[in-house]
Amino acid sequence: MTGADTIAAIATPAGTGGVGIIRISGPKALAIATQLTGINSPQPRKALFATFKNSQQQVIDSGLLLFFKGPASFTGEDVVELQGHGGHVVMHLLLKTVIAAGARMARPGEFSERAFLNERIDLVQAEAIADVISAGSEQAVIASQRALQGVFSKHINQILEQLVQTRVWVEAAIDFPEEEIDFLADDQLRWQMVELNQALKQMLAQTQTGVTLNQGISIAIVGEPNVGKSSLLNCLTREETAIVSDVAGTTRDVVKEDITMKGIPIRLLDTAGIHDTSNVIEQQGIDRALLIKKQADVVLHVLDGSKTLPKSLESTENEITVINKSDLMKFSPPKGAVVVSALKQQGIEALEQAIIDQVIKTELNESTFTARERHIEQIRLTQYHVAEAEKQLMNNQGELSAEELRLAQNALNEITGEFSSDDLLGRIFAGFCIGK
Ligand SMILES: Nc1nc2c(ncn2[C@@H]2O[C@H](COP(=O)(O)OP(=O)(O)OP(=O)(O)O)[C@@H](O)[C@H]2O)c(=O)[nH]1
Ligand SMILES: [Mg+2]
Repeated sequence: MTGADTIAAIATPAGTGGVGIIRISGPKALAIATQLTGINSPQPRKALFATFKNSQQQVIDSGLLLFFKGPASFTGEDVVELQGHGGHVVMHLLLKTVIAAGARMARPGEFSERAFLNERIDLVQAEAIADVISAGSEQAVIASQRALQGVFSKHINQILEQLVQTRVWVEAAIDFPEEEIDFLADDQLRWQMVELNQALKQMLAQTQTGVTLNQGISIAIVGEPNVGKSSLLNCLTREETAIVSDVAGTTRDVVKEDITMKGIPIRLLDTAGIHDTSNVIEQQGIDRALLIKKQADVVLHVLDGSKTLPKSLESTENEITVINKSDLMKFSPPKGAVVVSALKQQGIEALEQAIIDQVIKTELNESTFTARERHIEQIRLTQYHVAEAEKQLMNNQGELSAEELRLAQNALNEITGEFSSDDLLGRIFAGFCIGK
């Protein structure tokens, strides 16, 4: 990137810590470092002890100077890291000195944005950096590292390759109009389409898993009073978080607990028992419960096994019927229901598995990567254009089909940023932290 200015930011979190790091990137990075430390031509990638001085030549801190010569740096530009003491005031003083020496404050994510613009990383990898930082479970860290190392991008590029081949095939056919073309009779093309669809379908499932792992899911525990919702929450969190009592209407506020279940970050929400009540406060709790039920990714609908089964058991797609108090079971459970005893801690493993099966459609394995909603949208858009391309082939409309394949290619390219708008980049990098 030519003509770029030099940016700087405190890369370590706000607050106090043993070490604080200022990052500087851009054409003036080295000159600024020299001005502050008096070190003239630091050897790249070598930690040097330095004192940092302000313009009045007062020592404001001392620590390490690290120089990365562009393009072999994170951003692709000259990068300097000043590692000083991690105090709030001293870090800001150091940053102020760096700014006075010719840098400007970096926007959130601007270092990563420059790395992307200088083609050090693609967009998926840039997003993965933010995902590593915000990962909510150990598995999410590992999976986002895979995305950062390019596992997801490689996948996308393989499908792109298939798309391009198909497009070339169709375009070559329409370039010979004198030959009577029958696309339907073209076996090779038909196979290419089948394979393309399969690959996209598989990638969509893997991406959905990646999004779940990245963002985590919310689970609402709902049901009538006294069925054992709070007892179940305590079972799943393995802590005495919520108050349990035999008084119906114990829980009023929504009780939130964050846990990980088989590597998936999960927010559990225990709610007030839903029933008709004239108690104003309880009614407020019930209203909240109904709202939470609507918003949650998964709903555990808890029933009391010691009572009779309700006549109608309507459930939505994201709902799991849980029959509690199996130790006092009065009826044979309906098909698909998970039977547990929160009191005796029985059936909890099976319930966890049922939850995981509900949210994870693909196996968590060595090729699982983290992803975002944005990626899912682009894959769906790609699938749409491929389906349209297929339709046009059926009508023997080669040119229209080729155009749809071109649109499919653009849609897929937007994931890695090969084809992207400033608007999209702005939205992505604004979600980053400062100094990254
Ligand atoms: N026998 C038996 N009792 C249970 C079981 N689970 C919960 N209970 C009892 O059922 C009663 C109600 O439990 P809670 O967990 O408070 O029920 P809740 O659904 O949260 O109730 P509200 O907050 O009032 O809506 C308590 O006395 C629990 O000890 C179970 O598996 N077996
Ligand atoms: Mg309760």
